[in-house]
Amino acid sequence: MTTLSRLVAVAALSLPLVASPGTAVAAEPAGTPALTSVIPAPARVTADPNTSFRLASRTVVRVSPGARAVGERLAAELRPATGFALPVVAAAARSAPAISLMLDSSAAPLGSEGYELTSGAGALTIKAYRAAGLFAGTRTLLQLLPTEIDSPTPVRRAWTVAGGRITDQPRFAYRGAMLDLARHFHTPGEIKRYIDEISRFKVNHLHLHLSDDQGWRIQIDAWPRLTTVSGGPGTGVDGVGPGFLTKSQYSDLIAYAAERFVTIVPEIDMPGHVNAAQVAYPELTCDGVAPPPRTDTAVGYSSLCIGSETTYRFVEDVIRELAALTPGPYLHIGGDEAHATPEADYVAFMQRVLPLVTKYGKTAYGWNELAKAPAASTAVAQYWNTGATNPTLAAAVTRGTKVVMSPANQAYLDMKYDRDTPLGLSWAGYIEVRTAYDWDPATRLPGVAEPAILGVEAPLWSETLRTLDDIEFMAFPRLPALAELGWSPVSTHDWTSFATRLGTYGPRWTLRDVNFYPSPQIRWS
Ligand code: TNX
Repeated sequence: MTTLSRLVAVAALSLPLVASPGTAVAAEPAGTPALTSVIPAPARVTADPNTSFRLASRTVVRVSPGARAVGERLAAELRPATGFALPVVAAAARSAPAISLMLDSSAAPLGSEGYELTSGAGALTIKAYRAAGLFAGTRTLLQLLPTEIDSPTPVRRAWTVAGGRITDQPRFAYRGAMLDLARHFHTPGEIKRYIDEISRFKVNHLHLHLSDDQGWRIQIDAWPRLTTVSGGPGTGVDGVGPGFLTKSQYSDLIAYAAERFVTIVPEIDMPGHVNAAQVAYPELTCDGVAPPPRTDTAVGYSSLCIGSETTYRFVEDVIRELAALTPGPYLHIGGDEAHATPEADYVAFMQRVLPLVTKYGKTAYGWNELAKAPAASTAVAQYWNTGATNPTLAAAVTRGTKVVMSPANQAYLDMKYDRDTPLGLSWAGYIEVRTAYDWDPATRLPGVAEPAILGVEAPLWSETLRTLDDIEFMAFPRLPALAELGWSPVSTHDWTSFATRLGTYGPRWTLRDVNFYPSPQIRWS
């Protein structure tokens, strides 16, 4: 957005502070969001129309021990638009209005990500059992402040938060998004920007698809040609989009994500989707001949050589190095579309590789085909198919497999919104905002009910996507729909309410210069 159009957008949003003559006097200035306006919808909201909190130039951010980092981040986010100093202090003079962030064991029943936000005269308090809950509470607070809080430059207006209480906690532990770095590489800067935006909706996992037929995007010391060759020039769809993450860039991303309570989930896809690895190391094929590099978007043609010990030396090196770099619990080993691997070989491969993930201290995670292997009983399976039933997955669930729901016809952010969407694919259908929102992860598949479901994830494959603008256009506004399915109780599920809340959210993206698809299903304000 140009500076001029940004200024115009800010001016248009600056609502009058005083009601015009003849209108009823509201308890709060115009443009004060209701406590019920938040995405994802909070579990419990009790509005108190008789009070409100006013963020003012004297306001301090008060933090209990352990809450300082979250407090500093919040203050840094509130300073540009307010122009206030907002010092972060351990204890405040009684008279100063304060936003208090309190770690408190009385909030233990809300779990590690739950929080209670209370807004009233002179005090806005967020209490949580863990820092992750405080952070979630601050994401809510950002949406309770007027839209102009997202302005990059100071705006003169009253910063009022409606009075009352929100008590909130997630329905599912895992709320994820996925970026595909293999088809087109996305830079660390782009990934960080995406983390900023998804974490606003309390998404707490970012899955990185780091290898595929077209490219290999993570440094592995034992097999250096993976990145020097298959992360190099000419790799990526149409030969555009080379690049890879060094180990230090990957670790820096993990730290950046962790500061926003997002866990990175790395994926190395196997035994299919391995052409780039085989271009770099022909010994990973059965005939020892390097295949040609591929820059097209076909799938299902490559396979590791299942009977070869070199394969397992390679796989174990990759898993060991990736596990050592990754503090999070999950290591995703792909397993999708292995059409060039006979079924018995596929199962034999997974029976050998799944225990390797455990050997290096991680929980194995893979696409739903993984459920064919008995060893998947301790793994997480990501449902990506479109069918209304999946007996293989349902059977695995009876043996203990946990499930992340990403049905391609509802959760895939790379599907076009409609016929006219300039980006994306359509093999799983068109996905307008309502299609992304109107389903329930716990009733989507028979035999895969709530107790088996770890959560939901919105994958974004990048065959057609190159820039951050492209990513944002496909992710927003559908990502918030998936985030709400993952966080909010079923009792809050309501399309009309969601559409209204989304409509008022749009100007926040505009102010932050985040691209989004202005869906005709939404009345954008
Ligand atoms: C299927 S979904 C794939 C990917 C493609 C995607 C495009 C899945 C597990 N595999 O290889 O990128 O479709 O939508």
